[in-house]
Amino acid sequence: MDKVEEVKQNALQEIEQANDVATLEAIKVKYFGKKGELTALLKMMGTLSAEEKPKFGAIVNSAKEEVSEVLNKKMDAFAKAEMDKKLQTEKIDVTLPGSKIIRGSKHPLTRVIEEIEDLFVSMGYDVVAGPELETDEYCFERLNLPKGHPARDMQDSFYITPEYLLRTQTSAVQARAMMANTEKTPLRIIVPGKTYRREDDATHSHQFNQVEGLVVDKNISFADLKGTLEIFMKHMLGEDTKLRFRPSYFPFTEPSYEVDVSCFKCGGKGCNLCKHTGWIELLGAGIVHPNVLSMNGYDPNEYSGFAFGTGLDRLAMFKYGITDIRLLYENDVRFLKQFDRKDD
Ligand code: FA5
Repeated sequence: MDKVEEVKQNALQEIEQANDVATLEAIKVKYFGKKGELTALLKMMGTLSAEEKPKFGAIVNSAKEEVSEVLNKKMDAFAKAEMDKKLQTEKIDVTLPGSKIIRGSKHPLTRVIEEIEDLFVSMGYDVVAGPELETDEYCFERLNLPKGHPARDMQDSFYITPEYLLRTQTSAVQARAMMANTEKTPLRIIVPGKTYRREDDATHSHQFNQVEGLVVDKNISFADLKGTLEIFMKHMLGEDTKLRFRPSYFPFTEPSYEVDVSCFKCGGKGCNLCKHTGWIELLGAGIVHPNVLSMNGYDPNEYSGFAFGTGLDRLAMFKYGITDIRLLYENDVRFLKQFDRKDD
C-alpha cells in the first residue's frame, strides 16, 4: 500500500513539474505504459491472497484514476494554450487585397446576344427560351409546315425519333409562346438560342445560334416590322445602316422577306465582304401567316403579327470581322482573347 502511495505521489509531482506536452506524454508511458509503474503494481496482485486482492486492486485503480485525471487536465491546458498562441500569431487580415485572378473574356456570341437582349428589353420585349430537343409539331407543323411539305427540305435536320429533333430554327418557340398566351395579352418576345442543321463549312455550322422576334397584337402591320428591324440593325451595325426588303418565301409568314443591310465595310459601294453588291443578307422576316395564328389559338380576323429571325453567328462574324464560323465553337483562347474588353 505504501508503495502505491509512493508511486502516485511521484507521478503527481512529475506532472506538476512538466512544462510541455512531450514531457507529459513521457510521464504517461512511464506510469501507464505496458511496463509502466502503475501497470506493474496491478501485476503484483498475483502474489497476494484472496482477501488482499480486491482491497489492493481498488487502491491501485483509484491511484490510477487520480493520476490520469490530473495528467489529462494538464494536457488539455497545454493544448488550449497552444491553440491560443496559434490564433494570436496566425491572424488573417481579411482587409488585405486578394491575389489577382486572370480574367477570361466574353465570347463574341455572348456579346451579341446581350446587346440584342438589352435593346429589345428596352422596347418592352420579353426574352423567352424553348427546348433545343423539340417536337416535329412545334418545329414544323404548327408553323404551317405539315409532314411532307416540300419547304421542309430547306432545313436539313437531326431527327432523334420520328417525333423529336434538334430544333432547326428558333421559330419553334413562336408556336409555344402563342399557345401559352391564353389571355391574348400583347405578345412581344425575342428568342435567342441554339439551333441545329446538318451543315458544316466556313459559313455553316451544325450548331449555330439564331434570334427570333415575334409580335402579335391587334393592328400590327408591315410598318411595325420595318421600323423595328431598322432600329435593330442600326443599333447593331451603326446609324448609317440601310435596309432592303426582298420578297421571299417562308411557310409561316405571308408576305415574307429576306432583309439585307447595306455593307458596313464599304458603306454600300461594293467590296469583297459584300461580294461587290453593296448588300449583306442578314434576316428572314414577314407578317405572321393567318394559318399560324389560328393553329396556335388566335383569330386571324382579330389579331395580326410580325416575325423575324436572324443568324447570330453571321451577325457576330460581320460585326467582328471573323472569317470562319468554326472559330466560334473551337474554344481556342487565343481567338477568344482578341475580344477582351476592359469595360465589361
Ligand atoms: C429561318 O430559320 C427562319 N426561321 C427565319 C424566319 C423567322 C423567317 C421568322 C421569317 C420569320 P433561314 O433558314 O434562312 O430562316 O435561317 C436564318 C438564318 O440562320 C440564316 O440567315 C443564317 O444566318 C442562319 N443559319 C442558317 N443555317 C445556318 C448554319 N448551318 N450555320 C450558321 N448559320 C445558319
